[in-house]
Amino acid sequence: MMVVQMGLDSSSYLSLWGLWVVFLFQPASAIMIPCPRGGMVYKNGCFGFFSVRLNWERAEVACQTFGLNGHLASVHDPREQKAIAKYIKQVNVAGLPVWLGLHDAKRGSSKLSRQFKWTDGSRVPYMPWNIGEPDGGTYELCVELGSSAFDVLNDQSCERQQPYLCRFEI
Ligand SMILES: [Ca+2]
Repeated sequence: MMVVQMGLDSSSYLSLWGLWVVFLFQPASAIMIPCPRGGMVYKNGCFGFFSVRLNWERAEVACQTFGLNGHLASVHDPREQKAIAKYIKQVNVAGLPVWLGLHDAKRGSSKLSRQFKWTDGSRVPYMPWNIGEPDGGTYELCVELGSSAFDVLNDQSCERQQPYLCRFEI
């Protein structure tokens, strides 16, 4: 009776209940969250640009709430970089530099020993630095897409307040 009042017949009630059970018992990694409107899907990633200006660490924390394995975005190859640059040019109206998930994990003890890592654990050698970058030594430990074309990397002070790009798994 209650099922009828809810506007559902018994079979849809059962299928809804079934979905709920499936949802409850799936491991977290199997729950699919669709890419929100305004985001960009590339391969198995959903990229989201945020115009809110945050320092690098706050941006990374914000991205961790974005979705499954959410982090500031990583870039894996030239094709992905091209797609990201195209997306950012469409949505980054202010044209400001954009934080990515790359940072100097050795805290920049010296220029020669710098060790840049992606916050999402990506282990890729692809890092398209702008000419002369990274040049920040111990003062620029975080990495942005900093040119007007958003296709090359620049190390930057982590305290800069600027837009950021998140990525989560889909
Ligand atoms: Ca720099």
